[in-house]
Amino acid sequence: MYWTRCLAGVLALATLAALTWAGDKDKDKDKDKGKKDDKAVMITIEGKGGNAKYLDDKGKNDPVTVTVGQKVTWTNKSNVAHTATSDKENDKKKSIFDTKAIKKEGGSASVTFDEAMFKALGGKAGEDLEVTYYCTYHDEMKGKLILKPAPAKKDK
Ligand SMILES: [Cu+2]
Repeated sequence: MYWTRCLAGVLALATLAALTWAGDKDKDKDKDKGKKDDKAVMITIEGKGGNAKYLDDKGKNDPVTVTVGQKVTWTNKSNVAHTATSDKENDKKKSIFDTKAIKKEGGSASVTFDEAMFKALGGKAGEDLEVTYYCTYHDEMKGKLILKPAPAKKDK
């Protein structure tokens, strides 16, 4: 539990750092890419109230690709609380993942899309899975993830 909180703190700092450096970092992007892929996928919630949107690292409400095993962290920069909750239709009315309220103005929450989660959401071996999610406070807020099965491990 302690290290989870530590990790959340580190991730929050990493987000800040990433945002601060975004302007200068373009040239280093390719170099850092491999490293980042092993870590959390960042999604930012921006906008006022129910008009807030889930934004990727390019500031767009586009599907975000996640490799199974990766963690997704939502950071809420909006002026109200939001959630990231698996779509009711997508997972047959059960909320397979639900961040619950993510605090306004800087709160964050993470979900790890491991193998069990992939299967729970209806994922099939070797196939990409499209996952839609929404905000339980604002039904019109929608986001989409593309879960890609993890590549077969050669080592270990
Ligand atoms: Cu919301």
